[in-house]
Amino acid sequence: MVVLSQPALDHYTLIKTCKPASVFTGIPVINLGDPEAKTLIVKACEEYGFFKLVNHGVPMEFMIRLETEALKFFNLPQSEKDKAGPPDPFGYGSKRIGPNGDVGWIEYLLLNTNPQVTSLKTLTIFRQNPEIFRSSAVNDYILAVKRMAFEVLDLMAEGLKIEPRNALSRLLRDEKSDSCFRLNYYPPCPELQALSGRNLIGFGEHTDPQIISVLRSNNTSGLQICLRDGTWVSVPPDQTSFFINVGDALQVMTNGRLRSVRHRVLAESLKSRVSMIYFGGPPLTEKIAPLPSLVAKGEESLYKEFTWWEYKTSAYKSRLADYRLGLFEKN
Ligand code: GA4
Repeated sequence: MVVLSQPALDHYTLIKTCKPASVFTGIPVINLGDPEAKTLIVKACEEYGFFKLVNHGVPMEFMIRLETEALKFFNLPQSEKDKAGPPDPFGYGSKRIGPNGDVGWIEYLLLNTNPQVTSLKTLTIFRQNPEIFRSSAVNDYILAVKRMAFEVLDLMAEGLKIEPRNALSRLLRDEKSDSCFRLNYYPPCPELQALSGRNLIGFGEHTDPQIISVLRSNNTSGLQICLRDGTWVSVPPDQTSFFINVGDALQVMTNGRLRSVRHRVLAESLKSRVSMIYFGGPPLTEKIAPLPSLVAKGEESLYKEFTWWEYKTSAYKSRLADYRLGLFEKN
């Protein structure tokens, strides 16, 4: 990985670049209607912490409508978009990710999905950008994706033989669930590609802190995941499907049986990438600890006890690429 310094690429400096990785064709594909789905979901999450979901029941129309509205927003003049920022952490952001100096070739809108804790910032964004939010595009999409995420977690619980079946999904169904939603826009970077043959990092490597994340993107590539042996591979885009990531909290709740996936996004040279991600998290006061049925006899929890609030607070003190669970491991 190098940091560019050529004068011709001034507006790219400080944002890291990366050589493209090989395209991975082995991503597990789960059909939500498959009677074997519960077993296959667990297998995929043990091996990759990641899978592609098809036959998911979310209408394509919802995805296209939100993508169109998102593009309308990101194509507004900079001064208009800035009215919805800076992110605190909610709101519009450009290039800066999080509060600790991480940067990427990206613009985004980060929103809270829980009406109970909707921040003043989110309300202001809703008021100032009526087009995208007055339309039901965001709400319809989030509602449908949440429903699907609950079903995925119920199947996962069944596959892991956790009882009751809603032991995982109840945390996201809870009205105090601390979940959020992100619209990402990765502008193209043509000069850079031409000059260096490399791509800019849009969103640097990290794991998601929550339970699960549900991602949908347009047909532009860029997403990469890190396999267990440390190899980075490109995920072929599929605008009709969802990609599900295991988050750190789920890794803890399964005592490390399911692993949160390290991933990153590279900007493309000619096409913009638009992604929409629902991050399903528990209520702030929830204790995050391995579920007793997943700690085998004679085994111990690998993690110290903590609440989601403690984990989140610690995450916001970290840099994007940090191994955040390290502080909570027993040694
Ligand atoms: C990564 C997953 C989600 O996008 C996010 C990110 C959050 C942010 O952009 O505000 C964080 C990042 C994410 C993890 C570490 C901290 C917090 C930026 C950052 C450096 C919204 C989240 O929940 O954690």
